[in-house]
Amino acid sequence: MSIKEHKILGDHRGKLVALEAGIDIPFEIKRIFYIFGTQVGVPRGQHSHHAIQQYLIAVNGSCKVTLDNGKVKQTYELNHPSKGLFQDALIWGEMHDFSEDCLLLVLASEHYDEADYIRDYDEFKKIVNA
Ligand code: T46
Repeated sequence: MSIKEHKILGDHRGKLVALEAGIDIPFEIKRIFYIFGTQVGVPRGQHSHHAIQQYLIAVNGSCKVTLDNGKVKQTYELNHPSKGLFQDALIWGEMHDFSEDCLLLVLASEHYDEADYIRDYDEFKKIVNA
């Protein structure tokens, strides 16, 4: 997993980034949600998914995302609307260090399903290291 830089289109009127499911985003998009009004020092996420894949873009402001496959943790910074980060299933994710103006857009491969969440880190480690 790594930050992907999407092409910035546009002209004298301003800029535009276009993302196509199955081309720029490695899954068909079934849901979008966005996070805003976050508080300094308050992380979000801190869970993994059995099957849901996600694609994250800070369309305004910035935040950091730490992804953890159960063996290696890596932290990425999303700080421009042209940057995206893929979070695969069975990857523990924590979103943190939000700027006050952060608007984090998340594209998801499935509809919301609480049963898809793994919210206990020990359970996550057992599943990925089985
Ligand atoms: C993730 C990070 C970036 C829904 O009803 N539908 C939804 O699609 C989502 C995502 C959440 N909810 C409800 C469930 C909770 O009652 O909204 C409430 C807050 O959700 P949660 O505590 O999961 O929020 P975060 O910010 O910790 O995590 C969310 C996503 O759940 C997660 O997949 O990667 O945003």
